[in-house]
Parts: sequence; structure tokens; C-alpha cells
Amino acid sequence: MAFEGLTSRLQSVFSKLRGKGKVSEDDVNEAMREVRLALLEADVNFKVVKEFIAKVKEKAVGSDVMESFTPGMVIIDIVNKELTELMGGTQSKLAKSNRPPTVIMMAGLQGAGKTTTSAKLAKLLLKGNHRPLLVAGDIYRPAAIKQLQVLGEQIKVPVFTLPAGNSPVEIARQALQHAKDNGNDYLLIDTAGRLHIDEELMEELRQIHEVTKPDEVLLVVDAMTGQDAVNVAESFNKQLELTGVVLTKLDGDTRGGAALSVKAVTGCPIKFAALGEKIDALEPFHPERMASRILGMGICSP
Ligand SMILES: Nc1nc2c(ncn2[C@@H]2O[C@H](COP(=O)(O)OP(=O)(O)OP(=O)(O)O)[C@@H](O)[C@H]2O)c(=O)[nH]1
Ligand SMILES: [Mg+2]
Repeated sequence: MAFEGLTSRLQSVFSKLRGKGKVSEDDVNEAMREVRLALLEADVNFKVVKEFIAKVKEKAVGSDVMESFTPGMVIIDIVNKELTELMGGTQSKLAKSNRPPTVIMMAGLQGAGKTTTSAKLAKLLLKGNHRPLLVAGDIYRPAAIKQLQVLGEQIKVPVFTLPAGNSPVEIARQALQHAKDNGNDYLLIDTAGRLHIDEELMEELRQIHEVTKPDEVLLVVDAMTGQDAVNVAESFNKQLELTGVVLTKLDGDTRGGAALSVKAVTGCPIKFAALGEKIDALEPFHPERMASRILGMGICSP
């Protein structure tokens, strides 16, 4: 699982602090030095680390903490709260249009997980008693349409396609009309990926954006790619107005830096996390739960 290295390093820093009755300013500085190294090693963006440590220090060096009976615990609590803030503070929910359908456009590089995430999201919406329509907007990879159709069949969600020769923009336009005519309250548009961000891809995405006016533009990023995931998010965000990020492959042994940096660097909230290949492996992203998990506190801890 993601974050294993970071969790064990932070736990060892905090167990030293916890053991102390009184904590000196030197102890705090030493602990912060170790936290800083642990975050850098977890591939968190260095500017993000710097600001994070400054904030925690500012709060931790206050006299209240030093005079507390359990200063170690107070500091852990401060780190927990700042980690939560770093990842967006509170859960950022999916937009809902008051003129259905709510249009969600997926974007991202090749292999990031757009197609699988589209289907996973459709499944989540289905569970919430919605009527999603999936749109096969990737006409370039020969098996892409079939892939979405197979997933759609598996979860019993219709997949909108058009015969070969139609552009993704035309497919999206007709899919939107189809959703309106058939009472689908969510439209999930899968798009093509590219190995690198290129102008042609961006232009196509911009045109799909123009004809469907999406309520959400979700960038799907592979958490396994570390800092690159953050760079990709930054570039996409400059060219398309992203409304959120989906981090995939958090079940792999990623060091976790992307999850910790993407909100701070791009301003885009992480809306969902994918933790496996199975269709049920998508969860709304909860910053506070993720922070507790990183600190090895388990989700029942305060
Ligand atoms: N382990 C793991 N694998 C995932 C996850 N999400 C997607 N995958 C796998 O990643 C591979 C690529 O996923 P796709 O959904 O096809 O990615 P894509 O972005 O649509 O790819 P292109 O259409 O080629 O651009 C597939 O083998 C998925 O099963 C995840 O959260 N964890
Ligand atoms: Mg795909």
C-alpha cells in the first residue's frame, strides 16, 4: 500500500516524542527535521514540505504545547491537522448540476486509469440511485470503446457510442442530447490519453468542454508516477480548467508524495482515490482519513 515508508518513519519520530514528559524546543526542532526528511523521501514537493514544516513549527513551539502534560501528543495532533489541511481540509464533493445531466469529463495521460475510473464512478453513482450514462470518447485506441462497453455491461450502465468516423466532439455532443432525452442524470465522458501532453489532445479536450460545458473536469493521475503526477496536474490545469483530481493506483507501493502535494501545488482538490483494479475500488477522498492513515492512527483515532 501507499505511504508505508512515510508512516513508519513518522511513527518512529513520534514515538520518541511521546515518550517524553517535557519537550524542549530542541526536541521539537529535531522532530521537525526528521519529519521534513521523511516527507522529502516520500517524494513530497520540496516547497510544499518547507511550508508545511514552517506551519507545524509555528504552532508547536508555542508555550501551550511545551507546558501541556502530553506535549508529544499535542504535536502529533498538530501534524495531523496540518496534513489534513495540506490535502484540502475537508472532503471535496462531486458537483451536481441543477439542470441535469451533471456532466463529468475525464482527462489524463495514457494508462492513468481514465476508462476504469469512469466505470468505477458510474458504479458509485448507480449505488446512489442515479442513472449515469458512460460516453466512449476515445476513438484512437482500437480496443478503448470495447473496454468501456465491457465495463458498462459488468455494472449495467449504458455506454454511448457512435459509428466509426465520428469525432469525439460529435460523440460527446450527441451523448449529451441522448442523456437529456433519456433521463440520465450524470454523463461520464471518457477521453483519449496521450503519452505526453500535446496540443492536439488539449484542443480536442477543449472542444469537448465547449460543447458539453462540464460541471466537473476530473484529471485522472497515476499516483505511482510520484512528482510527475503533480507536474502533469499543473500542466493540464493551465490549459483546461480542472475541477478536481482522481488519484489512481494508491494500492501500489507509491511513496505517496503525489497525494500530499497535488492540492497544494495546483489548488485542485483530490475528489476520489482509486485503490485497485476492481470496479468497487474507488472511494471519495477524505483528507482527514488519509492523514490519520499516513500517521498510522487508523480511522477510529481522533
Ligand atoms: N492497481 C491499480 N490498477 C489500476 C487502478 N486504476 C486503473 N488501473 C489499471 O491501469 C490500467 C490502465 O487503466 P485504464 O483505465 O485503461 O487507463 P486509461 O487512462 O483509460 O488509459 P488509455 O485509455 O490508454 O489512455 C488498467 O490495467 C487498469 O486496470 C488502480 O487504482 N490500481
Ligand atoms: Mg482509456
